[in-house]
Amino acid sequence: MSTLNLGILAHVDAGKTSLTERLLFAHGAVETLGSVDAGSTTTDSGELERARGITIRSAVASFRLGDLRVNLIDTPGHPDFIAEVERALAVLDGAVLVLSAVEGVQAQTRVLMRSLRRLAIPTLIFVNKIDRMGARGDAVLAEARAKLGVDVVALNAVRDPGTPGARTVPRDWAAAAAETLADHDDDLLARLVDGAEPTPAELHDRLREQTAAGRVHPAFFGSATTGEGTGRLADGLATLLRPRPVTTAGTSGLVFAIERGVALLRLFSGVVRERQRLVLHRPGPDGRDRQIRGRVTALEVVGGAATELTAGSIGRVHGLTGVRVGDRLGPAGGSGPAPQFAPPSLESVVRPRDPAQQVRLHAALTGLADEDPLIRTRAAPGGGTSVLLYGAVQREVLADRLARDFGLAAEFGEVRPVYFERVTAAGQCVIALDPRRGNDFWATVGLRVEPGPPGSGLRYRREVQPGAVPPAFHRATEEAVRRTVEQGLHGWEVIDCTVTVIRTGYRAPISSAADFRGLTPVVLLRALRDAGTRVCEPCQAVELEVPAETLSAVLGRLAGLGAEVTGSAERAGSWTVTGLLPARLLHEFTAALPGLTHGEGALWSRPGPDRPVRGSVPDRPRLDGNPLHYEEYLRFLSSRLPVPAP
Ligand SMILES: Nc1nc2c(ncn2[C@@H]2O[C@H](COP(=O)(O)OP(=O)(O)OP(=O)(O)O)[C@@H](O)[C@H]2O)c(=O)[nH]1
Ligand SMILES: [Mg+2]
Repeated sequence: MSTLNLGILAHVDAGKTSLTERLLFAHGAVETLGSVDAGSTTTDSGELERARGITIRSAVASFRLGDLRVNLIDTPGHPDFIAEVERALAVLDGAVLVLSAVEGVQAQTRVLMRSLRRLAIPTLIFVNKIDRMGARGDAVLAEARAKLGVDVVALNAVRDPGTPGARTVPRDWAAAAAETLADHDDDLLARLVDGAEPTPAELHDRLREQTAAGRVHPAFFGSATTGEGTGRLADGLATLLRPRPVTTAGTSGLVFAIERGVALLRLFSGVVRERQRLVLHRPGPDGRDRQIRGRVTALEVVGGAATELTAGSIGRVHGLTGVRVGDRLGPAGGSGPAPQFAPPSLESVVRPRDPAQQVRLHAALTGLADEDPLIRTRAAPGGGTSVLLYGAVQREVLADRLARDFGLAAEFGEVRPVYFERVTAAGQCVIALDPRRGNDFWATVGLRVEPGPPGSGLRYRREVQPGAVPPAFHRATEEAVRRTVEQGLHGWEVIDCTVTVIRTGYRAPISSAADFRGLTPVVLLRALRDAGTRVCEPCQAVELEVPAETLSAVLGRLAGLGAEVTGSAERAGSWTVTGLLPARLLHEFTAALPGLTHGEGALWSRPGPDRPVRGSVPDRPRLDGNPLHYEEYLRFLSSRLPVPAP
């Protein structure tokens, strides 16, 4: 049996979860039809999702369509959770983009269609909610053609839209489809010109080919609530979409979600079995490949009873300790489009309401961060835990998760932007062991720091003889370097630099690894002071499409937020604007855009180049006892001696 992994995507509230539930019910995968409003759907299984009636995490459910297994991936529509959609995109064979017959094409619809086309994912369109007051018929498809800039072939039609009795009826689609398809097919065009009409079966084949190539989008009207049109959609899934061909030899796959510690793995090629040992790959912070090894203790194939996961399927893989979303199976840099996670640009300090829960709260947050590369934590001054975030809704969701899953009442502090530091020039420092009385540390450490190109991470080198000091002292030095760069001269992480050990020494038998761990931060921060660092902030490269009459209001707001506009061009009554916006302001701007553009503006963003902070430079409180103030640092160390290994 072959498997089709199908994403259901749309703007918030379009009816993705309702449609998913309807398909599951119609094809016997669930016995009773769940409803979003009653909090009883299969895919909105989280308590918070059920309580709020919104989807927060992507979820997979499966049904049989003849000899095809369809894995539906229901995704969230709220822009705060776009990262969940992005993860799902990487594993799809095809997609259904849901429009609401009432609201039509929304800004988020455009963002999604654009991603689907960029990734060449064959996509059907489902125009939902035909039974709702205000629903339109073919006008919605005309809007889709105009606003999404795509070719659409309608395969059914709607009677009495906007009434509870709205029905879908067959449509003589062949004539209209022939014309649309001929736009992309010279052979077909020639036949039409010659009057040699192709048969409906032939046209259907062409439609399938062009759908697979992403050139046209078959569209269906319907209602997830009444079930109208969903049968025709299911036929479309079976006849117009195909599983992705297996292209690579060997075993390759991608972990695209973690559910309570269990990895959801989409296998692109090969086979995975129970008890098998797996090696997963993940790029480390230094860009080097990191391997995560584990043994499959249990395996559930989504939608199947087999205990063997074959190419094309999705499985719940148990036993992979430390696995994270985005981890790849198979050769490093293996198949499948690499997810483009924008780093979170906001930070909030979390504290337990009951101070006695501090350790538990930190452990809970660290556990969540271990599963999810989008959650990052560190200890904060005064016993809190600082969490990196995307936006305010994500913060609420996290607070709720802590309460529900861990029984922890947590308070989130103000949401603040995250900055980092870049080294501006080369600098160095050597602190040598005084052979007669020692310094405060029985160690000699000399370090040079140099700026590296953007994206190069931390590079650590040694320009000393390998045997100059025992390996344990080398390791202690390297570990201390990696820890020290987390707090630069202004307390922010220092990124993209090379640290070279230029001197090292010890005195036997007095010196210990703790001496190297203690001294290295002092030397490195002094070298950084010698070099100089600049506090920078992450930016998003944004692209906007706005109606011409709203352009000046949009540009005015961008200027007010300190964005740099890098280009603008007019096309068919709307303007495309590109620019660079500090990431901390993206949320504010995204929220303002509908008001500025009467709901017509669309925005795409991706991580862009960072830029130095303008105006006063923010400092972040230090947690390392401040090695830049030697006496203070010594007091800090003696208060917590011996210096613990990280
Ligand atoms: N009348 C009508 N209401 C619908 C239809 N489909 C969904 N709804 C309602 O629309 C609301 C949103 O439905 P959901 O299925 O949660 O939408 P969603 O796209 O999954 O929402 P998010 O996951 O939060 O983005 C619910 O109140 C549904 O009952 C439909 O075909 N007709
Ligand atoms: Mg939903």
